[in-house]
Amino acid sequence: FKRDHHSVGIIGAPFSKGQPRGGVEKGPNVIRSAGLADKLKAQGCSVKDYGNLCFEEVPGDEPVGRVKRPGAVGSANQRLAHAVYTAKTEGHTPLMLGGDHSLAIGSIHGHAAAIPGDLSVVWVDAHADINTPLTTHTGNVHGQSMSYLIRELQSKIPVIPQFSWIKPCVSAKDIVYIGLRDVDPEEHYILKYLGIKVFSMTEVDGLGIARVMEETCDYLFSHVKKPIHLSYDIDAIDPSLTPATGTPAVGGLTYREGVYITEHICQTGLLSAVDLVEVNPQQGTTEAQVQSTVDIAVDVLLGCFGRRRAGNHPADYCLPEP
Ligand code: 5AB
Ligand code: MN
Ligand code: MN
Ligand code: MN
Repeated sequence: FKRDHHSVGIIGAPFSKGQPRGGVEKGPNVIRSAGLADKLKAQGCSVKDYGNLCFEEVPGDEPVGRVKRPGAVGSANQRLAHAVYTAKTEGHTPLMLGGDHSLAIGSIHGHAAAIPGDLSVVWVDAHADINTPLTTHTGNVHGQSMSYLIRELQSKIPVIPQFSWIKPCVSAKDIVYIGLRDVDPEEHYILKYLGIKVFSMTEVDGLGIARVMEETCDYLFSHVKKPIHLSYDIDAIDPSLTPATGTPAVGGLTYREGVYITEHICQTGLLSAVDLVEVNPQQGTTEAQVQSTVDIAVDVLLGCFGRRRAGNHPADYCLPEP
């Protein structure tokens, strides 16, 4: 099997204004505190931690149409895009720790800008996050991120001055969703209208996660093999396991399915950037709930960067001679 040794560039993005709940800005530090960097190093990765980004307060920041906090969301994502671009250009695999899922706008944007051709996106989530500013019921940008990035959807996106720097950089055919189970009717229409590949929880149940991942890769690699951007929302996993998140949805991935996805994507050798978002320690009701959520987030990330449940050993390991 293939195992590539990544140099991981950790970027903390303590941002919560793509949604209304406080606490998700604590995600980067609680995930770091669970020993992420040391565990990555122990499995052979090099790690550069770029620290946490600082985001500016945007006074006023009235909604534009239904879209809430456009100023804060726009400026945070512009900073993040620059940070991801820099990490990628410096030879690292960016690992963005959120924060809420509006951050995928900047992360994917910066990643796309740093590579010569197009990228593909694997979006692991209970939700599709593809509402347009005109279809959103909540106004929360973490439920709209993909709509700003998909080229084929741009004629349906009204002008939002704070988002004018965003250049759509992903083609609908280069996206795969895994884990969906809480999709708004308008989002469901958009997914069909654009012909986007979706493995909802129904397909995970029907095909099993191994077939889902095989078909994901067959689909994405059918033309050219593009670098993969993995955007992993922790609420994809069942809330009995990862309850400390803002918009939990019953009937999610098991621990084993959640980790299998990352093991499989890792062994393609094409993983080029990762987001881990929506861990919110303030949404857990007990310390154990928070710990379980954070520990699973770390295991998901270790799977992205080479951990295999069969075990690992350094490539240059030699048995001691008696
Ligand atoms: B998450 C909802 N579709 O648009 C909306 O957690 C939920 O990043 C979005 O996936 C969930 O607000 C956003 C109702
Ligand atoms: Mn999401
Ligand atoms: Mn490019
Ligand atoms: Mn979600």
